[in-house]
Amino acid sequence: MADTIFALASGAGRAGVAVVRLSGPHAGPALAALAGSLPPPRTAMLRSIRHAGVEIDRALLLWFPGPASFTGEDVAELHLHGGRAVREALFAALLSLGLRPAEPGAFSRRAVENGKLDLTRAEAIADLVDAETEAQRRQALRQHHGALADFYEGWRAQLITAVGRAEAAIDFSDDGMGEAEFDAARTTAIHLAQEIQAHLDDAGRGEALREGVRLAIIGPPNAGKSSLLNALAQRDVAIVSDIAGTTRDVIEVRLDLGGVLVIASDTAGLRDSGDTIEAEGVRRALARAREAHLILLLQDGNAAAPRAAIPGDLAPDFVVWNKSDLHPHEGISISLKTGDGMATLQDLLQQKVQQKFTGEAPALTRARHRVALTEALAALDHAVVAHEPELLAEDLRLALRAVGRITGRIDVEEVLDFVFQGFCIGK
Ligand SMILES: Nc1nc2c(ncn2[C@@H]2O[C@H](COP(=O)(O)OP(=O)(O)OP(=O)(O)O)[C@@H](O)[C@H]2O)c(=O)[nH]1
Ligand SMILES: [Mg+2]
Repeated sequence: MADTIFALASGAGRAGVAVVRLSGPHAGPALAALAGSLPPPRTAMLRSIRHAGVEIDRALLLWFPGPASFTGEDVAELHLHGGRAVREALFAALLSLGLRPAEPGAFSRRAVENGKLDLTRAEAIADLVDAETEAQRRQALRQHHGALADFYEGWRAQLITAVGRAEAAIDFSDDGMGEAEFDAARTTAIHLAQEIQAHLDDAGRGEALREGVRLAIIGPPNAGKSSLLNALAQRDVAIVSDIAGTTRDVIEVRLDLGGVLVIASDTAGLRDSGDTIEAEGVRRALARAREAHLILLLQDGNAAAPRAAIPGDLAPDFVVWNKSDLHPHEGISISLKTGDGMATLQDLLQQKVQQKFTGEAPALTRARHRVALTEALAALDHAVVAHEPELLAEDLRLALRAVGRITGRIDVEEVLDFVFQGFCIGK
Protein backbone atom coordinates (compact mmCIF):
# COMPACT_ATOMS: atom_id res chain seq x y z
CA MET A 1 0.00 0.00 0.00
CA ALA A 2 1.99 2.97 -1.25
CA ASP A 3 -0.23 5.89 -0.29
CA THR A 4 -0.83 7.45 3.09
CA ILE A 5 -4.35 8.26 4.17
CA PHE A 6 -5.87 10.52 6.81
CA ALA A 7 -9.31 10.94 8.34
CA LEU A 8 -11.16 12.36 11.29
CA ALA A 9 -11.58 9.37 13.61
CA SER A 10 -13.82 11.17 16.12
CA GLY A 11 -17.32 12.54 15.46
CA ALA A 12 -17.91 15.50 13.17
CA GLY A 13 -18.97 18.85 14.60
CA ARG A 14 -17.69 20.95 17.50
CA ALA A 15 -16.09 19.01 20.33
CA GLY A 16 -13.46 19.38 23.01
CA VAL A 17 -11.10 17.12 21.15
CA ALA A 18 -10.94 15.87 17.56
CA VAL A 19 -8.80 12.85 16.69
CA VAL A 20 -7.22 12.73 13.24
CA ARG A 21 -5.56 9.51 12.21
CA LEU A 22 -2.89 8.97 9.54
CA SER A 23 -1.82 5.60 8.15
CA GLY A 24 0.81 4.66 5.58
CA PRO A 25 4.51 5.07 4.82
CA HIS A 26 4.37 8.89 4.95
CA ALA A 27 2.61 9.08 8.31
CA GLY A 28 5.97 9.47 10.09
CA PRO A 29 7.49 12.11 7.79
CA ALA A 30 4.18 14.04 7.78
CA LEU A 31 3.98 14.00 11.58
CA ALA A 32 7.62 15.04 11.91
CA ALA A 33 7.09 17.86 9.42
CA LEU A 34 4.10 19.18 11.38
CA ALA A 35 5.48 18.69 14.90
CA GLY A 36 9.20 19.35 14.34
CA SER A 37 10.18 15.76 15.14
CA LEU A 38 8.59 12.38 15.85
CA PRO A 39 7.50 11.69 19.43
CA PRO A 40 8.73 8.41 20.94
CA PRO A 41 6.55 5.41 19.91
CA ARG A 42 3.26 5.01 21.81
CA THR A 43 3.94 7.95 24.14
CA ALA A 44 1.62 10.95 24.22
CA MET A 45 3.39 14.28 23.63
CA LEU A 46 1.99 17.80 23.57
CA ARG A 47 3.42 19.70 20.59
CA SER A 48 2.81 22.76 18.53
CA ILE A 49 1.57 21.82 15.05
CA ARG A 50 2.89 24.13 12.34
CA HIS A 51 2.68 24.23 8.59
CA ALA A 52 4.14 26.77 6.14
CA GLY A 53 5.29 28.97 8.99
CA VAL A 54 1.84 29.14 10.63
CA GLU A 55 0.84 27.49 13.91
CA ILE A 56 -2.34 25.41 13.41
CA ASP A 57 -2.94 24.22 17.01
CA ARG A 58 -1.29 22.69 20.05
CA ALA A 59 -2.08 18.99 19.94
CA LEU A 60 -1.42 15.72 21.69
CA LEU A 61 0.44 13.35 19.39
CA LEU A 62 0.73 9.59 19.26
CA TRP A 63 3.09 7.70 17.03
CA PHE A 64 2.63 3.97 16.32
CA PRO A 65 5.33 2.66 13.99
CA GLY A 66 4.12 -0.42 12.02
CA PRO A 67 3.55 -3.28 12.30
CA ALA A 68 2.50 -2.79 15.95
CA SER A 69 -0.39 -0.50 15.01
CA PHE A 70 -4.10 -0.79 14.25
CA THR A 71 -3.60 -1.02 10.47
CA GLY A 72 -0.20 -2.71 10.63
CA GLU A 73 1.26 0.32 8.81
CA ASP A 74 2.90 3.37 10.36
CA VAL A 75 0.08 5.19 12.14
CA ALA A 76 -0.07 8.63 13.75
CA GLU A 77 -2.82 10.25 15.78
CA LEU A 78 -3.27 13.95 16.39
CA HIS A 79 -5.62 14.94 19.21
CA LEU A 80 -6.53 18.51 18.28
CA HIS A 81 -9.00 21.00 19.65
CA GLY A 82 -12.28 19.96 18.07
CA GLY A 83 -13.13 23.04 16.04
CA ARG A 84 -13.97 23.15 12.38
CA ALA A 85 -11.28 25.67 11.40
CA VAL A 86 -8.60 23.71 13.28
CA ARG A 87 -9.52 20.54 11.40
CA GLU A 88 -9.72 22.29 8.04
CA ALA A 89 -6.28 23.86 8.53
CA LEU A 90 -4.76 20.48 9.43
CA PHE A 91 -6.45 18.73 6.49
CA ALA A 92 -5.11 21.40 4.11
CA ALA A 93 -1.62 20.86 5.53
CA LEU A 94 -1.90 17.07 5.18
CA LEU A 95 -3.09 17.40 1.58
CA SER A 96 -0.15 19.65 0.75
CA LEU A 97 2.17 17.06 2.33
CA GLY A 98 0.85 14.52 -0.22
CA LEU A 99 -1.52 12.55 1.98
CA ARG A 100 -5.02 11.78 0.79
CA PRO A 101 -8.40 11.58 2.55
CA ALA A 102 -9.40 8.03 3.51
CA GLU A 103 -12.41 6.29 2.03
CA PRO A 104 -15.05 4.75 4.35
CA GLY A 105 -13.63 1.77 6.25
CA ALA A 106 -10.13 2.29 4.82
CA PHE A 107 -8.31 1.90 8.16
CA SER A 108 -10.08 -1.35 9.07
CA ARG A 109 -9.63 -2.60 5.53
CA ARG A 110 -5.88 -2.07 5.74
CA ALA A 111 -5.90 -3.85 9.11
CA VAL A 112 -7.57 -6.87 7.46
CA GLU A 113 -5.24 -6.77 4.46
CA ASN A 114 -2.23 -6.69 6.78
CA GLY A 115 -3.53 -9.61 8.81
CA LYS A 116 -4.28 -7.56 11.95
CA LEU A 117 -8.01 -8.40 11.91
CA ASP A 118 -10.21 -11.01 10.29
CA LEU A 119 -13.41 -9.87 8.60
CA THR A 120 -15.72 -10.74 11.50
CA ARG A 121 -13.60 -8.68 13.89
CA ALA A 122 -13.59 -5.78 11.42
CA GLU A 123 -17.38 -6.02 11.17
CA ALA A 124 -17.54 -6.03 14.96
CA ILE A 125 -15.81 -2.62 14.99
CA ALA A 126 -18.58 -1.21 12.80
CA ASP A 127 -21.16 -2.84 15.09
CA LEU A 128 -19.55 -1.41 18.23
CA VAL A 129 -19.60 2.07 16.73
CA ASP A 130 -23.27 1.62 15.77
CA ALA A 131 -24.37 -0.11 19.01
CA GLU A 132 -27.35 1.65 20.60
CA THR A 133 -28.13 -0.80 23.39
CA GLU A 134 -26.30 -2.96 25.93
CA ALA A 135 -27.09 -6.22 24.15
CA GLN A 136 -25.77 -4.86 20.85
CA ARG A 137 -22.63 -3.62 22.57
CA ARG A 138 -22.03 -6.95 24.30
CA GLN A 139 -22.58 -8.98 21.14
CA ALA A 140 -20.29 -6.71 19.10
CA LEU A 141 -17.57 -6.83 21.73
CA ARG A 142 -17.73 -10.65 21.92
CA GLN A 143 -17.40 -10.74 18.13
CA HIS A 144 -14.49 -8.29 18.32
CA HIS A 145 -12.77 -10.61 20.79
CA GLY A 146 -12.98 -13.28 18.10
CA ALA A 147 -15.91 -15.42 19.31
CA LEU A 148 -17.36 -15.69 15.80
CA ALA A 149 -14.00 -16.00 14.08
CA ASP A 150 -13.04 -18.91 16.36
CA PHE A 151 -16.41 -20.56 15.81
CA TYR A 152 -16.29 -20.40 11.99
CA GLU A 153 -12.57 -21.18 11.87
CA GLY A 154 -13.41 -24.35 13.82
CA TRP A 155 -15.73 -25.46 11.02
CA ARG A 156 -13.14 -24.49 8.46
CA ALA A 157 -10.51 -26.63 10.18
CA GLN A 158 -12.86 -29.64 10.10
CA LEU A 159 -13.54 -29.04 6.41
CA ILE A 160 -9.83 -28.86 5.61
CA THR A 161 -9.35 -32.25 7.26
CA ALA A 162 -12.35 -33.66 5.40
CA VAL A 163 -11.07 -32.40 2.04
CA GLY A 164 -7.72 -34.03 2.83
CA ARG A 165 -9.44 -37.33 3.57
CA ALA A 166 -11.57 -37.20 0.42
CA GLU A 167 -8.41 -36.57 -1.56
CA ALA A 168 -6.71 -39.48 0.15
CA ALA A 169 -9.70 -41.60 -0.82
CA ILE A 170 -9.10 -40.65 -4.46
CA ASP A 171 -5.41 -41.62 -4.21
CA PHE A 172 -6.16 -44.94 -2.55
CA SER A 173 -9.22 -45.82 -4.63
CA ASP A 174 -7.29 -48.16 -6.94
CA ASP A 175 -5.96 -50.39 -4.18
CA GLY A 176 -9.32 -50.48 -2.37
CA MET A 177 -8.00 -48.71 0.73
CA GLY A 178 -9.87 -45.48 0.29
CA GLU A 179 -13.14 -46.55 1.81
CA ALA A 180 -12.34 -45.61 5.39
CA GLU A 181 -11.13 -42.17 4.30
CA PHE A 182 -14.21 -41.68 2.13
CA ASP A 183 -16.52 -42.61 5.03
CA ALA A 184 -14.70 -40.32 7.46
CA ALA A 185 -14.97 -37.37 5.06
CA ARG A 186 -18.66 -38.09 4.50
CA THR A 187 -19.31 -38.33 8.24
CA THR A 188 -17.77 -34.89 8.73
CA ALA A 189 -20.01 -33.55 5.94
CA ILE A 190 -23.14 -34.98 7.60
CA HIS A 191 -22.15 -33.66 11.00
CA LEU A 192 -21.27 -30.18 9.76
CA ALA A 193 -24.42 -29.91 7.65
CA GLN A 194 -26.45 -30.50 10.83
CA GLU A 195 -24.49 -27.93 12.82
CA ILE A 196 -24.72 -25.28 10.11
CA GLN A 197 -28.44 -25.94 9.69
CA ALA A 198 -29.01 -25.54 13.43
CA HIS A 199 -26.97 -22.32 13.44
CA LEU A 200 -29.00 -20.96 10.50
CA ASP A 201 -32.27 -21.94 12.18
CA ASP A 202 -31.31 -20.08 15.33
CA ALA A 203 -34.31 -17.71 15.03
CA GLY A 204 -32.13 -15.04 13.46
CA ARG A 205 -30.99 -14.35 17.02
CA GLY A 206 -27.74 -12.53 16.28
CA GLU A 207 -29.12 -10.55 13.36
CA ALA A 208 -32.16 -9.55 15.43
CA LEU A 209 -29.91 -8.31 18.24
CA ARG A 210 -27.72 -6.40 15.83
CA GLU A 211 -30.48 -4.85 13.72
CA GLY A 212 -33.27 -4.72 16.33
CA VAL A 213 -35.98 -7.19 17.31
CA ARG A 214 -39.06 -6.41 15.20
CA LEU A 215 -42.31 -6.30 17.21
CA ALA A 216 -45.58 -5.81 15.29
CA ILE A 217 -48.66 -4.55 17.13
CA ILE A 218 -51.79 -5.70 15.32
CA GLY A 219 -55.47 -5.87 16.15
CA PRO A 220 -58.91 -4.60 15.22
CA PRO A 221 -59.54 -0.87 14.75
CA ASN A 222 -59.91 1.15 17.94
CA ALA A 223 -58.40 -1.54 20.20
CA GLY A 224 -55.79 0.96 21.37
CA LYS A 225 -52.75 -0.06 19.26
CA SER A 226 -51.56 3.50 18.76
CA SER A 227 -52.11 4.20 22.46
CA LEU A 228 -49.94 1.16 23.24
CA LEU A 229 -47.16 2.30 20.92
CA ASN A 230 -47.19 5.73 22.56
CA ALA A 231 -47.08 4.15 26.02
CA LEU A 232 -44.12 1.93 25.07
CA ALA A 233 -42.28 4.86 23.46
CA GLN A 234 -43.24 7.19 26.33
CA ARG A 235 -44.02 9.90 23.81
CA ASP A 236 -46.79 10.92 21.52
CA VAL A 237 -45.73 9.24 18.26
CA ALA A 238 -48.98 7.99 16.75
CA ILE A 239 -52.35 9.73 16.45
CA VAL A 240 -54.95 8.33 18.87
CA SER A 241 -58.65 8.93 18.21
CA ASP A 242 -62.00 7.27 18.76
CA ILE A 243 -62.52 7.08 15.00
CA ALA A 244 -62.02 3.45 13.92
CA GLY A 245 -59.42 3.32 11.15
CA THR A 246 -57.26 6.24 12.34
CA THR A 247 -53.89 4.64 11.66
CA ARG A 248 -53.09 3.75 8.05
CA ASP A 249 -49.32 3.84 7.68
CA VAL A 250 -47.00 1.66 9.72
CA ILE A 251 -45.48 3.76 12.51
CA GLU A 252 -42.20 2.61 13.95
CA VAL A 253 -40.36 3.45 17.17
CA ARG A 254 -37.02 2.22 18.50
CA LEU A 255 -37.18 1.04 22.11
CA ASP A 256 -34.52 -0.13 24.52
CA LEU A 257 -36.16 -3.10 26.26
CA GLY A 258 -33.85 -4.30 29.01
CA GLY A 259 -30.80 -3.55 26.89
CA VAL A 260 -32.17 -5.01 23.65
CA LEU A 261 -33.07 -2.78 20.71
CA VAL A 262 -36.71 -3.43 19.79
CA ILE A 263 -38.34 -1.86 16.76
CA ALA A 264 -42.05 -1.67 17.59
CA SER A 265 -44.58 -1.01 14.82
CA ASP A 266 -48.09 0.31 15.18
CA THR A 267 -50.30 -0.74 12.29
CA ALA A 268 -53.71 -0.10 10.75
CA GLY A 269 -56.63 -1.88 12.44
CA LEU A 270 -57.46 -5.16 10.69
CA ARG A 271 -60.88 -5.14 9.05
CA ASP A 272 -62.40 -5.42 5.59
CA SER A 273 -62.61 -1.91 4.28
CA GLY A 274 -64.01 -0.50 1.09
CA ASP A 275 -61.74 2.49 1.54
CA THR A 276 -58.73 1.94 -0.75
CA ILE A 277 -56.33 3.75 1.52
CA GLU A 278 -57.43 1.86 4.61
CA ALA A 279 -57.29 -1.44 2.67
CA GLU A 280 -53.69 -0.61 1.72
CA GLY A 281 -53.02 0.10 5.40
CA VAL A 282 -54.35 -3.36 6.31
CA ARG A 283 -52.17 -4.94 3.61
CA ARG A 284 -49.13 -3.18 5.09
CA ALA A 285 -50.11 -4.21 8.61
CA LEU A 286 -50.18 -7.88 7.62
CA ALA A 287 -46.93 -7.59 5.69
CA ARG A 288 -45.29 -6.04 8.73
CA ALA A 289 -46.61 -8.80 10.98
CA ARG A 290 -45.24 -11.45 8.59
CA GLU A 291 -41.71 -10.04 8.77
CA ALA A 292 -41.82 -9.43 12.54
CA HIS A 293 -39.90 -11.50 15.09
CA LEU A 294 -42.74 -11.04 17.59
CA ILE A 295 -46.43 -10.31 17.08
CA LEU A 296 -48.58 -8.66 19.74
CA LEU A 297 -52.32 -8.94 19.10
CA LEU A 298 -54.21 -6.22 20.95
CA GLN A 299 -57.93 -6.77 21.49
CA ASP A 300 -60.60 -4.57 23.03
CA GLY A 301 -61.71 -6.16 26.33
CA ASN A 302 -65.30 -5.28 25.48
CA ALA A 303 -67.02 -8.50 24.40
CA ALA A 304 -69.15 -6.45 22.00
CA ALA A 305 -66.12 -4.91 20.23
CA PRO A 306 -65.13 -6.29 16.82
CA ARG A 307 -62.43 -8.99 16.73
CA ALA A 308 -59.67 -8.89 14.12
CA ALA A 309 -59.64 -11.62 11.49
CA ILE A 310 -56.04 -12.87 11.72
CA PRO A 311 -54.82 -14.90 8.73
CA GLY A 312 -54.00 -18.49 9.73
CA ASP A 313 -50.27 -18.16 9.06
CA LEU A 314 -49.88 -15.44 11.69
CA ALA A 315 -49.46 -16.73 15.23
CA PRO A 316 -49.42 -13.95 17.84
CA ASP A 317 -46.76 -14.30 20.55
CA PHE A 318 -48.91 -12.23 22.91
CA VAL A 319 -52.65 -11.66 23.08
CA VAL A 320 -53.33 -8.57 25.17
CA TRP A 321 -56.76 -7.28 26.25
CA ASN A 322 -57.06 -3.51 26.52
CA LYS A 323 -59.51 -1.15 28.23
CA SER A 324 -59.57 -3.04 31.54
CA ASP A 325 -60.86 0.17 33.15
CA LEU A 326 -64.17 -0.51 31.35
CA HIS A 327 -63.97 -4.23 30.52
CA PRO A 328 -61.58 -6.37 32.58
CA HIS A 329 -60.65 -9.59 30.76
CA GLU A 330 -58.98 -12.93 31.46
CA GLY A 331 -55.30 -13.23 30.47
CA ILE A 332 -53.01 -10.25 29.95
CA SER A 333 -55.35 -7.37 30.68
CA ILE A 334 -54.24 -3.73 30.55
CA SER A 335 -55.69 -0.25 30.50
CA LEU A 336 -53.85 2.27 28.40
CA LYS A 337 -56.09 4.90 29.89
CA THR A 338 -55.03 4.31 33.53
CA GLY A 339 -51.72 2.52 32.88
CA ASP A 340 -52.96 -0.53 34.74
CA GLY A 341 -51.13 -3.75 33.81
CA MET A 342 -48.54 -1.94 31.68
CA ALA A 343 -45.63 -2.77 34.01
CA THR A 344 -46.53 -6.47 33.80
CA LEU A 345 -46.81 -6.30 30.02
CA GLN A 346 -43.41 -4.58 29.78
CA ASP A 347 -41.91 -7.33 31.95
CA LEU A 348 -43.44 -10.04 29.79
CA LEU A 349 -42.13 -8.42 26.61
CA GLN A 350 -38.70 -8.02 28.14
CA GLN A 351 -38.57 -11.63 29.33
CA LYS A 352 -39.60 -12.95 25.92
CA VAL A 353 -37.01 -10.82 24.14
CA GLN A 354 -34.27 -11.89 26.55
CA GLN A 355 -35.17 -15.54 26.32
CA LYS A 356 -35.47 -15.59 22.53
CA PHE A 357 -32.64 -13.33 21.44
CA THR A 358 -29.90 -13.01 24.04
CA GLY A 359 -27.33 -15.58 25.11
CA GLU A 360 -23.62 -16.20 25.13
CA ALA A 361 -23.49 -18.79 22.31
CA PRO A 362 -22.09 -17.46 19.03
CA ALA A 363 -24.93 -16.21 16.87
CA LEU A 364 -25.10 -15.39 13.22
CA THR A 365 -24.94 -11.60 13.10
CA ARG A 366 -25.03 -10.63 9.45
CA ALA A 367 -26.78 -11.43 6.18
CA ARG A 368 -23.31 -11.81 4.61
CA HIS A 369 -22.55 -14.71 6.96
CA ARG A 370 -25.98 -16.24 6.30
CA VAL A 371 -25.38 -16.19 2.54
CA ALA A 372 -21.99 -17.89 2.93
CA LEU A 373 -23.36 -20.55 5.30
CA THR A 374 -26.37 -21.26 3.10
CA GLU A 375 -23.94 -21.85 0.25
CA ALA A 376 -21.78 -24.09 2.43
CA LEU A 377 -24.84 -26.06 3.49
CA ALA A 378 -25.95 -26.59 -0.12
CA ALA A 379 -22.47 -27.92 -0.95
CA LEU A 380 -22.52 -30.22 2.10
CA ASP A 381 -26.01 -31.51 1.29
CA HIS A 382 -24.58 -32.41 -2.10
CA ALA A 383 -21.47 -33.92 -0.54
CA VAL A 384 -23.34 -36.35 1.69
CA VAL A 385 -24.97 -38.07 -1.29
CA ALA A 386 -21.81 -38.19 -3.42
CA HIS A 387 -20.73 -41.69 -4.43
CA GLU A 388 -17.39 -40.80 -5.97
CA PRO A 389 -14.52 -39.47 -3.85
CA GLU A 390 -13.80 -36.89 -6.60
CA LEU A 391 -17.29 -35.41 -6.25
CA LEU A 392 -17.15 -35.54 -2.47
CA ALA A 393 -13.82 -33.68 -2.46
CA GLU A 394 -15.14 -31.05 -4.85
CA ASP A 395 -18.29 -30.39 -2.77
CA LEU A 396 -16.26 -30.22 0.44
CA ARG A 397 -13.92 -27.74 -1.22
CA LEU A 398 -16.90 -25.57 -2.19
CA ALA A 399 -18.16 -25.67 1.41
CA LEU A 400 -14.65 -24.83 2.66
CA ARG A 401 -14.43 -21.81 0.39
CA ALA A 402 -17.87 -20.57 1.49
CA VAL A 403 -17.05 -20.85 5.21
CA GLY A 404 -13.64 -19.27 4.61
CA ARG A 405 -15.27 -16.21 3.06
CA ILE A 406 -16.86 -15.33 6.43
CA THR A 407 -13.55 -14.62 8.12
CA GLY A 408 -11.86 -13.71 4.84
CA ARG A 409 -9.47 -16.61 4.71
CA ILE A 410 -10.07 -17.09 0.98
CA ASP A 411 -11.36 -14.91 -1.84
CA VAL A 412 -10.47 -11.97 0.38
CA GLU A 413 -10.35 -9.29 -2.32
CA GLU A 414 -13.78 -10.21 -3.60
CA VAL A 415 -15.49 -9.75 -0.25
CA LEU A 416 -13.54 -6.73 1.02
CA ASP A 417 -15.43 -4.14 -1.04
CA PHE A 418 -18.74 -5.54 0.10
CA VAL A 419 -17.81 -5.47 3.77
CA PHE A 420 -16.19 -2.06 3.99
CA GLN A 421 -18.63 -0.06 1.92
CA GLY A 422 -20.92 0.00 5.00
CA PHE A 423 -18.26 1.62 7.20
CA CYS A 424 -17.93 5.29 7.99
CA ILE A 425 -14.82 7.29 7.20
CA GLY A 426 -12.06 7.16 9.81
CA LYS A 427 -12.72 3.61 11.00
N1 LIG B 1 -61.42 3.59 28.21
C1 LIG B 1 -60.33 3.35 27.54
N2 LIG B 1 -60.14 3.87 26.33
C2 LIG B 1 -59.01 3.59 25.66
C3 LIG B 1 -58.00 2.77 26.21
N3 LIG B 1 -56.99 2.67 25.31
C4 LIG B 1 -57.33 3.42 24.25
N4 LIG B 1 -58.55 3.98 24.44
C5 LIG B 1 -59.31 4.83 23.50
O1 LIG B 1 -59.67 4.04 22.39
C6 LIG B 1 -59.69 4.82 21.21
C7 LIG B 1 -58.83 4.19 20.14
O2 LIG B 1 -57.46 4.22 20.53
P1 LIG B 1 -56.30 4.11 19.48
O3 LIG B 1 -55.03 3.96 20.24
O4 LIG B 1 -56.37 5.20 18.48
O5 LIG B 1 -56.69 2.73 18.80
P2 LIG B 1 -56.06 2.02 17.52
O6 LIG B 1 -56.10 0.56 17.78
O7 LIG B 1 -54.75 2.60 17.19
O8 LIG B 1 -57.12 2.36 16.41
P3 LIG B 1 -56.95 2.42 14.81
O9 LIG B 1 -55.72 3.22 14.49
O10 LIG B 1 -58.17 3.08 14.35
O11 LIG B 1 -56.86 1.00 14.34
C8 LIG B 1 -59.20 6.19 21.61
O12 LIG B 1 -60.32 7.02 21.81
C9 LIG B 1 -58.49 5.94 22.93
O13 LIG B 1 -58.47 7.07 23.78
C10 LIG B 1 -58.22 2.23 27.52
O14 LIG B 1 -57.43 1.50 28.08
N5 LIG B 1 -59.39 2.54 28.13
MG1 LIG C 1 -54.08 3.54 15.56
